[in-house]
Amino acid sequence: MAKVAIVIPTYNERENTEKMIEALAEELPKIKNHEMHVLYVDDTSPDKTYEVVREKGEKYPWLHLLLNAEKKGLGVAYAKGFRYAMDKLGADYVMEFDADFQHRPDEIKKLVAKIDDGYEYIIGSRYIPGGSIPKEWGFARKFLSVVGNLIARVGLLLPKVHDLTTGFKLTKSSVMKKIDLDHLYSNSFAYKVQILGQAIQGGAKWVEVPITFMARTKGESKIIKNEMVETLKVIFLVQFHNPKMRRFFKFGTVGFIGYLVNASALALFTRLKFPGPAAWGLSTELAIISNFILNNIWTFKEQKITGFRKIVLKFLQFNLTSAGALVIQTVTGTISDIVIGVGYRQFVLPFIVVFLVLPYNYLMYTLVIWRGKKAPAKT
Ligand SMILES: Nc1nc2c(ncn2[C@@H]2O[C@H](COP(=O)(O)OP(=O)(O)O)[C@@H](O)[C@H]2O)c(=O)[nH]1
Ligand SMILES: [Mg+2]
Repeated sequence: MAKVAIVIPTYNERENTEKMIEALAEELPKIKNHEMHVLYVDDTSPDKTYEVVREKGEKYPWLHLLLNAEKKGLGVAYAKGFRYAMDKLGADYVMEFDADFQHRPDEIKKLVAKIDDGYEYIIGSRYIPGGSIPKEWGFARKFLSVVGNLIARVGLLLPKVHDLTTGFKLTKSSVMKKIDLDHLYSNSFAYKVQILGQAIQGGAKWVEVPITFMARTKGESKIIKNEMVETLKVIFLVQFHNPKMRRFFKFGTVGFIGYLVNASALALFTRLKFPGPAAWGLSTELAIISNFILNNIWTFKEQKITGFRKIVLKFLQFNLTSAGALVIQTVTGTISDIVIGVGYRQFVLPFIVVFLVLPYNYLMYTLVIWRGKKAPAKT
């Protein structure tokens, strides 16, 4: 039996709130195997939505109110609500849910049921079979939602998730606690993309459940400005702080420095009138040395190779894998010469580097050279 807190942020939702609390009073008792609570987070709405919650709270012991003095945006309201639900109410799971009946109270139980299957991040999805967006939505509204979703899906490298901007979700508290709620990248709607990205990157067991997203009938939408730019900023920041992306970025930077070392050494040896093979061979080896050192102390510093013997051995291995890249480039380059012609060499080279040499090197570095500590052998 888990304690689930449904967190509902409100700003001027008086009419909806009166109806919603009664609808929840109907729905929640149908969920028998979990303890359900509802937390309204109101930013002192001018229409006094909080008064409705306070009054009905006397009748319903599962109903709670968190009243903020100031309106600081949806992300801030949710962050405060999650914190309160987890710390003060002792919730094991927190749900994101809108006050305006766009999320259906009778679909709450569908998400809650997934707790029993061990899921930690349960996404109410409009874009999987069985899910839907309002028929009333015009082309522009649909287009914005679909494109926004697509951008988030590509930017966060999460092709398997279909709805990344939905506002109907259920999250295990242990997953939510790993996210820095006090410093969300966005104070407004785009916070959703951050929580989704970081929950899944953090390894939460997730699932999508189809939901019917309704049209708003009462009150007004609070989306004021274009959230697209804000969402792009959040996607960038999530990936900027993503350990895997950071490592790949460092790997790329080291590779570029290696290229600069190679090019400048080649220029120097040319001026010094070194014989051809010596100039090429030495400058390439200097780039390999630079790559090895910088990757060891920076890109893969968590797996840093230390000790003279180990360094020598790994460095020899590194030279071997670098030779592998040479073979790949020579073979595919020659094939391309034959198939599409020598005239296209400058056009083909970037493709070989990006699609073959870089992935090959990255794989060799992570799987062979800087392979993480081995898991203890199973007995
Ligand atoms: N506390 C609080 N609630 C907000 C704020 N902005 C939006 N909401 C609530 O968040 C939910 C979703 O907002 P809504 O305007 O319906 O967004 P839309 O469905 O995308 O148009 C509603 O319950 C709003 O009342 C805010 O700044 N503070
Ligand atoms: Mg709404």
